[in-house]
Amino acid sequence: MVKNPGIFSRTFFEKLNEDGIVHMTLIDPDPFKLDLDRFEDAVTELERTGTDIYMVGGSTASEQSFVDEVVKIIKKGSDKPVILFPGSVGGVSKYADALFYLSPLNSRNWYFIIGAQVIAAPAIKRWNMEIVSLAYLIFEPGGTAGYVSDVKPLPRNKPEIALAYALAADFIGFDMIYLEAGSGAPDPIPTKTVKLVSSNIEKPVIVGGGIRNIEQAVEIAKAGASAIVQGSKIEEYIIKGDLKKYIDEVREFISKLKEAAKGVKQ
Ligand code: 1GP
Repeated sequence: MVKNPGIFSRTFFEKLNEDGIVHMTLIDPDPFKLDLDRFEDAVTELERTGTDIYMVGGSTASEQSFVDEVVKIIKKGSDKPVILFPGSVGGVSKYADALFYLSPLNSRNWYFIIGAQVIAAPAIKRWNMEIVSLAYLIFEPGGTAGYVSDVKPLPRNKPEIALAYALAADFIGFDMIYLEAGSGAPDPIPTKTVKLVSSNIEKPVIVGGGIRNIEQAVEIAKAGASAIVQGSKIEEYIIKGDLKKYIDEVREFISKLKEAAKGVKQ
């Protein structure tokens, strides 16, 4: 059960019920990639895409003061929930609405599975924020998240192994399951895997990594995902793209996705 349910859970389940799918935009608070002045302008524009929730996090983002700045900029330009998606203890910020209290369950390293979470717990308790426990399952080839958190990536062609992990996470009591193909992955999580996991788990299944086009997103929604996450595509536009052109493109993407998901889940 989500601890201190708040704006994140309300929005997530409201959008899931209304639209059949939640769209989340991931912002990587990496000072070497993200220019804060440019980002400040971008947030106002991003609002027009119709994304539901902002996630802030990344495997190499460890500078807490920078994470604070990124969260504050989003909060200033948007009423939408901001949930942290930390790759390390430096990835948390008291200015966010909520925190994915995540554990990469297929890591080989105790520190990433529970060590960092223990170190961060007292501060998080003091902040009294909304906590959503997240079983974070990383697939081949693993990407930066897999490399940094010392993961043995789940095989892409063995959905039954992913299901076993997801069931274990469900039995332990995680609030949500995240199927991660890795940021910028050549291909998203196979729909067969999304379908097998979603049909056996009642909790929300979030899918991210390598989702670039509407066909992929619709297939993932049809396979039963509760939410999809897009990061790189959005980042690319914030950093160097033509934001105006991009906003129209993403708005169309999200509205097509929601239309397709509504059709399936009604
Ligand atoms: C990464 O799943 C997210 O954690 C988003 O992936 O950057 O490929 O959209 P992309």
